[in-house]
Amino acid sequence: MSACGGSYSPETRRKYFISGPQWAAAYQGQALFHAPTRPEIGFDEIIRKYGEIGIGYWATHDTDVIPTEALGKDAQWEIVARIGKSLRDHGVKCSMVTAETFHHAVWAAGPAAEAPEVREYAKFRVKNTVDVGHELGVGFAVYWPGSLGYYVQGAIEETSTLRWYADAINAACAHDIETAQKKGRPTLKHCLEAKPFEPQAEILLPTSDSMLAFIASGLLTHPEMVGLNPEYLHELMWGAAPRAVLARVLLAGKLFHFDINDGYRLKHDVDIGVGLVNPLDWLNVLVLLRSHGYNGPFNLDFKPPRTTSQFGVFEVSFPSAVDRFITLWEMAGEVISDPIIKEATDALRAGGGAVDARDAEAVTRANRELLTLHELIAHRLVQILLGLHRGRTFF
Ligand code: 3MF
Ligand code: MG
Ligand code: MG
Repeated sequence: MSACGGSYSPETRRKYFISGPQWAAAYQGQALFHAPTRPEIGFDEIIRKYGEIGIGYWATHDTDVIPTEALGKDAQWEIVARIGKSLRDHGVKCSMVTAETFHHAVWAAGPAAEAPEVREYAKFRVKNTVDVGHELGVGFAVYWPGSLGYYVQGAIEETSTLRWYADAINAACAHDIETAQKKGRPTLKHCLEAKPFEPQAEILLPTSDSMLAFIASGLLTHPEMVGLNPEYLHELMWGAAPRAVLARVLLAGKLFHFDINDGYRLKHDVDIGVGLVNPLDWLNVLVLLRSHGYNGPFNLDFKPPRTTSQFGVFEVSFPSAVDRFITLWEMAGEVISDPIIKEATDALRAGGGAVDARDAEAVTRANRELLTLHELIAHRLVQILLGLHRGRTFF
């Protein structure tokens, strides 16, 4: 890593609103058909390592750190107090908490199952997560419904399931309002996260767009408190253009939180480190976000590969992911102020001159030469990405 160069200092890294999830560092490399390749590791070590690297924020699922049977009990608050101490000791803040509503057998039919007792339990889990979040000083709660889906057709009634799912989000928001008032804290930003497939066969809210429609459906009692946590790869998985998805979320005023990673279209959720597969697309994504004033949180929801050792997780995986992100973010700033891109964009927006607006041929002629600038801009973006705009050439 030191031979590679191009690293930022922990102080510089801390200036960005980048969070490291508990689950990403704790991931042992297991998968369907694949055994773990790394040992178990707890929150104290992860928070300490994040502090050393300069990852300023930590995020967690409730059950990443609290055993299911301890949730809501005294044992939970003892663990939360120990987490608070770790965070203080290592100079890291907790930015986000999320309720795990997918792993345990209780979620076999999802958090919005037909059985009322499952739905009551789901409400308990999201409300308890709000409590844990306020205790740890977070600003965000995320909900990836995981199994909000089904394997066979016709057995569940989709509209009822969606209503029941809204009931859980409503319970979280109502509880948040009450708790925030008691604690004299602002309410949390509640963020929905979509994923198109995996693990279920069909998913009720498979994309960020479907979640925007859900927020606007009238089912939520506090739609203003609810926004999105899009994940870059989750949108690529269904074949979308992540930047176009983010544009739609921005227009709706719902970009609250963003899971950053990389991977491939129409494949599984491989959660590769940001920028390792699609660096040009990532540059373009960050140009959009920077130019619309979105400054984070950027949540490193990736999985260090199974081939990376435990040592490598903290020496290579996390620092290199953070540094690629920072480089791409700074490059995005360069794109925004690049005089050539600006001149080309201004020319495109100015159009080809006043012609008769009813004359298709005249309008086409006025724009024909201008439209070459699209390709020129794309060339310039690649130049910036590869450093060619600074005079770098290959022979
Ligand atoms: C699954 C995910 C989840 C969510 C997490 C946050 C394990 O593909 O992306 O990470 O991000 O549950 O709510
Ligand atoms: Mg995610
Ligand atoms: Mg993912």
